[in-house]
Amino acid sequence: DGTGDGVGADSPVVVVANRLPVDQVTGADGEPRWQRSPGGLVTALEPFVAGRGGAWVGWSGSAGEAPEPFESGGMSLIPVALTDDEVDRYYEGMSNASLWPLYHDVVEKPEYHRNWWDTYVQVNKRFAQRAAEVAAENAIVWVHDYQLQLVPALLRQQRPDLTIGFFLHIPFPPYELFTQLPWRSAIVEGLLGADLVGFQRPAAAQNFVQLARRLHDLPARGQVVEYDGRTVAARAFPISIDVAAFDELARSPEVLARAKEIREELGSPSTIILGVDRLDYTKGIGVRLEAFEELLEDGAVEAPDTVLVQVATPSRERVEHYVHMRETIEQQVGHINGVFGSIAGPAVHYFNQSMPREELAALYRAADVMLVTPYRDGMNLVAKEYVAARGDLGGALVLSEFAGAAAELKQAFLVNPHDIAGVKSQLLRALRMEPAEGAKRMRAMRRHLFKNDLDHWASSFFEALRSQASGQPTGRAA
Ligand code: ADQ
Repeated sequence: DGTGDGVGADSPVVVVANRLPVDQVTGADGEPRWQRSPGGLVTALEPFVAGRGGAWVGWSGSAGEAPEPFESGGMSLIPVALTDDEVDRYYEGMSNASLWPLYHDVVEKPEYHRNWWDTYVQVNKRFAQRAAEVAAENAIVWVHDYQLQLVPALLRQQRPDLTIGFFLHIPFPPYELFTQLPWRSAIVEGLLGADLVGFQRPAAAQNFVQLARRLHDLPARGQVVEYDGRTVAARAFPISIDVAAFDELARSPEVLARAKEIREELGSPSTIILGVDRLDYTKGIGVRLEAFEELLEDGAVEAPDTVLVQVATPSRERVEHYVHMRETIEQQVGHINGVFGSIAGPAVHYFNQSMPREELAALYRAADVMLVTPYRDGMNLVAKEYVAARGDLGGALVLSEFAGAAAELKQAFLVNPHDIAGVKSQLLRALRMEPAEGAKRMRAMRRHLFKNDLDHWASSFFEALRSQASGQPTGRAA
């Protein structure tokens, strides 16, 4: 109830996310310690949370007992415990095998299991409880993503004084798909506990308003739903990256030297095509391989004069769809290299590895064409990182229409990843583009990104949340 005297008590700002902003690592002395996660979310939210005595509620990443709350980077970190079973059912099951595929256009078939759902409810209650304990009177609480969609309503039941915001990082499906979910009403009601529900794209916000209207018969005007004597606003806040920081990193002498070295180590090909993704079936990695293979077959490109570098970070390796997808992709790579590789080198350089930011920046800088071809993606930060890295105005971006980023990066070579012929022809256009034309496109995309960076995203969300809360009939202060 916010009156305890422990770490994080009476926090005026509370972030609630599946993961804490730190990872447990083993130090040189063999002792475990906490290290700030590399993710962008931490960078974005830190200024709003740290320095104001803010708290962050989340899971540590390992099952079992949770560590005691502790201070780190000016924030109070409040670990939530998950048992092995809870990780299986709430995280790998309900979140990543039900909601993730459902929200990504059912690219893979979602599985629905009642015991996964029960655990999802139970874990959401635990997160809400922890947030309710540390939030000060009238605090602002910002809840993140599809793992925690019940938290806004659970929190409001306990703490009607709070201002509650929610942001969904992934797409939000239309009525026709969403209503598959056996627990569809509970999810919509969970989200309606917030004052403001943020999405990556306006269409997702519209999908949500339409669900509230059609499923719950709620009155709605534009982007605002009336519910339970309050109003709930649904709006788009396209997420971004720290553009200036990435730009700076990518023009550092070390990164530039490494970019040159990468090209040499690849055997000095005249063209490098690059893909960088979490190894996920939504990312359309197979599409890229297929398009590249056909271009090799057609003789439109030749290996190893042209190579494809695909970096795919291991992800969700205990979820069945992911195991299968990895095998398919590795087979595809093996097949292409078997046919089109030579003693001089392979056609596809595939890495099932995570890489440091510096190495990614060097790869972006070395790549002549960046291929980003998800079937569906909330935003896709890789596309934005590539543009931010190209301060030299070189390179070209091939981008799926179904990534949130396509709404902003309009000068990319946009493709429909379901249309292999279209992907091939756009890839060829990107490969053959005049440098002056490329520079023009890159400059326009960079101009957009510098104006719409991560800080802009976080500040506009907080600003909208405050103004939405101050307009509520209860007159909650914010
Ligand atoms: P993700 O699905 O994880 O995020 P994305 O937005 O592309 O996808 O972010 C991936 C991040 O991981 C990027 O910052 C990238 O640099 C990094 N990364 C990828 N491969 C890597 C590798 N091999 N080594 C090191 N780092 C790697 C979800 C949604 C997205 C949405 C974000 C943010 O699915 O649509 O953009 O959240 O809201």
